[in-house]
Amino acid sequence: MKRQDGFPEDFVWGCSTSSYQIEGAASEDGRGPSIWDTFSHTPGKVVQGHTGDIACDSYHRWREDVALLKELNAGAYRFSVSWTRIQPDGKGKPNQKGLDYYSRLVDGLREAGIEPWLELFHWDLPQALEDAGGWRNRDTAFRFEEYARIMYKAIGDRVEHWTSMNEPWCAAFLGHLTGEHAPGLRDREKTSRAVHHLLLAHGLAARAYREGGFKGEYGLVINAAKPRPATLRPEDVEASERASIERTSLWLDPVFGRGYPELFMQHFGSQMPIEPGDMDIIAAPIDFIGVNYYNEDAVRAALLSEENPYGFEYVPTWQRKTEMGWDIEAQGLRRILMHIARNWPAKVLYVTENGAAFADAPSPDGVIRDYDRIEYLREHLAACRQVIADEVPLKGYFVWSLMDNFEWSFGYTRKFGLVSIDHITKARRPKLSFYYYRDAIAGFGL
Ligand code: IFM
Repeated sequence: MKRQDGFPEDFVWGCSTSSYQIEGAASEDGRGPSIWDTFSHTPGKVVQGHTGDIACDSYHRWREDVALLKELNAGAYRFSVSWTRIQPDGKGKPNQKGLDYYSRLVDGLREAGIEPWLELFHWDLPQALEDAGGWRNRDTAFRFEEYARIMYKAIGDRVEHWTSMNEPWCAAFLGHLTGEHAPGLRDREKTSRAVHHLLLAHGLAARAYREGGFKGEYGLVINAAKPRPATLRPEDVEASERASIERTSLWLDPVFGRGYPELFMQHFGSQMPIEPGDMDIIAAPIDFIGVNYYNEDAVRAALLSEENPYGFEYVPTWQRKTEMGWDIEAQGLRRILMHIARNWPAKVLYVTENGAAFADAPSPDGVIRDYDRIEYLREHLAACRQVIADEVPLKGYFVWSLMDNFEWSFGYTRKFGLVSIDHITKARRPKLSFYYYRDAIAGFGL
C-alpha cells in the first residue's frame, strides 16, 4: 500500500547516530579506551583539540533523545554500541554496566514505539586491540565475533535489526591510508590487511547471528560511491566504473560471494592476508545493504600508473556545497541506489545515512532556521521516492543525524543534526529541519 506522497505505508523512517559521536561518559561505568579516545587526545589530530569525552552526553540523556524521536514519530533509531563499554579491553567477560546501558536504551525505544537498529561497530575499536595490531591483526576479527555473540545473547531477543559495521571503507582507508581517522596510519599494505580483516569480522559476526537462530534482519552498512563520468566518452564511463571499486565493489563483491574485484587484486592481492575458507565466511548471507549517501563526485579517465591504479581523476563540478565541501546532488542518491540494485542481488536496501552539515547560525530569537538542510532533505527524499517508483527495493531512510555531534577530525565544528546541542548545558533544541522531518514522516514533506 502506498501513501499519498508515494512512499509505502511500511517504509521505515529513522534517525542515525553513533556511540563515540554522542555518548560521552568516556570513562564511566567501566568503559575502556577506544582508538578514538587516543586519537582525539593526540594534539593536532582533531580540530581545536575536541574530544568525545562528553559529546552530547547521551549516556546520561538518552531518555531525552528517545523523547525527541517520539516527537518526530520516527519508526526506528540506528545507534551503535561502544565495544569498550561491553569489553573494556576488547576481549573476555562482558561488563554488566555496559550491557545494562544498551538494554535500557533498547527497552526505552521499544516502549516509545521505536525500533532499535543496533550497529556493532562504528569505528571505536578497543585501544587494547589496536595495541595488538588492530585491524591489521587477524585475531581482531575473532575478537569482534566474540563481542557480537555477547550482544546477541544479551539483547538479541529485543533487537530485530542488526548491522555488523558502519562504512568499513573509512575504518580501512581513512584510518590506515590517509591517516585522517584513528589509528592515523599511512600505509598501503596495512590498509589492505585492514580491508580483509574488517570483512572477515563482518562475515564471522553475520554467521554467528544465524547460528544463534535469531530471526531479525542482518546487514552491512557501506558508504558506497560511484562518481559519475565527466562525459559519456567510453574512456570516462570506464573510469567512473573503476573509480567506484574501493568504495563499492571491494565490499559488496566478497559479501555476495564473488571474491575481491579483479583490478583491486591485480594491484593489492599480494598484500591481502586471505586464508582458506575466509571468502566463504565473508559471504555469509545478509538481508540488506545499508547505503550511506551524502554526495557524488565526477571523474574522467587518467593514465593508469602505480600512483593512480584505477586510472581516474576528479573534475570540477558546478553543484552547491555543504559545510563539508561536499557537492549537493540528490540525483546521485538515485544513481547509487540503482547501481547497487542492478549489480548486487540485495533483497532490501536502506538509506542508513543521509544529511548535510551547514553553519546553522541561530536567529536573534534563538531559532535555527536551517532551510538549506530542509531543502537538502526534501530533494533527497524525492530521489528516494523516485527509485521506489523504479522498483528498487528501498525500504527505509535514516537522517544523519538526530543531533549535532562529534564529527570525527572536524570535532564539533560541523553540524549535521536535526537538533542542536548547547555544548555547555547539553540542552537539546530542535531546528526547523526537525519539524520538517516530522512532517515528512507524517506524509507532508514533499
Ligand atoms: O558523521 C559521519 C558518520 O559517523 C559516518 N558517516 C558520515 C557521517 C558524516 O560525515
